[in-house]
Amino acid sequence: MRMALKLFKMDASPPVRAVYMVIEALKLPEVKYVETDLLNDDHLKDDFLKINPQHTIPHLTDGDFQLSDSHAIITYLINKYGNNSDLYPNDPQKRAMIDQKLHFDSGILYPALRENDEPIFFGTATSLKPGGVAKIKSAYDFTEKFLTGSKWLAGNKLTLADISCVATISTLNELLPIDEVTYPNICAWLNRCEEYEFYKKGNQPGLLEFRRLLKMYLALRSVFMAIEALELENVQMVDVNLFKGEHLREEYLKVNPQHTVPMLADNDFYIWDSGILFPSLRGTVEPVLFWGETSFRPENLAKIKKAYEFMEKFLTNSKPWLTGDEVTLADICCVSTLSSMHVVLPIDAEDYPNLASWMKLCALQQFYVAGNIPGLEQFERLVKQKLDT
Ligand SMILES: N[C@@H](CCC(=O)N[C@@H](CS)C(=O)NCC(=O)O)C(=O)O
Repeated sequence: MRMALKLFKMDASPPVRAVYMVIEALKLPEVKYVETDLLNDDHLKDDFLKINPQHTIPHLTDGDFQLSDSHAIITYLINKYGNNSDLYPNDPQKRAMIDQKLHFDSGILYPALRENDEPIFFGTATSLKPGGVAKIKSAYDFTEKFLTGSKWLAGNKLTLADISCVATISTLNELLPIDEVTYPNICAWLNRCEEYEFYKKGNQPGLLEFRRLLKMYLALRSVFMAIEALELENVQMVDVNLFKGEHLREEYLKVNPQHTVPMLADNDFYIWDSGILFPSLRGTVEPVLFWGETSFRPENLAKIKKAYEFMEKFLTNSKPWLTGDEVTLADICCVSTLSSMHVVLPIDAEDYPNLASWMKLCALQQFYVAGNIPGLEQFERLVKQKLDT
């Protein structure tokens, strides 16, 4: 069989990843990939519009045959190259159940994703709107029900239904994390899907790319808007390729040990901002305080350790306080979070000497004694009580 398959793609796109997974599952050789960067408007260029007036990716070319829409593409690939694959069996009822879930992806899951991520990538949104969140939750509710008493979305075998929906649901999970307690079936199903080689090769890399873009757009957009609002001219934009580890190079770490983007350099003055402390505390205690878990998850404790490491570096400046010789709002703000973190994961003075002595210094201040201790003690009691139950 001579193939001349060409796929117009961008790795972060969920429907593109559904096609990748099928290509992997069928082990189709020699597919040619054409990068189509939506963020660069590649899909609106004349050549692409000629073959796909709807300007969506994925788009497949098989010789002279042109086909868009991931659901149409994956069923076509199985029909033509699948050798009666179990992913899309010929039995009319089995096939109908799979088709139903493909339409569920097209009609419910994917629109919920698009409504939420488009305003971030192509508009100015920096958070999800309540209406958008409600659509995602409703999509999760349906999926949870479909998976009650069934390992897979269309019967007792993995099929195209799972491949198509997992590309979208794993991406929705980046926008609105799927809570294990409310959605145990979805979480177990996601874990099952993640075990497959086609998922690891076809979905995981693009999902990470989606996560990177999402974070970058959320963080960068506010800075871009401020630059516009202040009508600042001559701002030089420097691309920092996180995948190539450019943020981990020595010269970058020297000025920004937290190695984040965006970072502004104003001559010798470097400034960046990335919420680390409170999100890692909240992420760790929330499952225990509100979701009935009885121990802290190791992956969350690892985030707290990372936060301690950053603090240790910030305090390696032979100055007693976070921003110099004087106590400032920076110390007050950070110590309220760090003292709570210390309840969850005690700060070891051997590992973090600077951090431990800064904590001691803070604890001696009147503002700490009067303003922090009563609430901190209450927090400690609450955490202990939940861990004991
Ligand atoms: N139902 C389509 C959705 C395709 C789609 O909307 N893809 C997005 C990227 S994830 C796109 O191409 N957006 C650009 C546009 O619509 O102009 C499918 O499954 O392929």
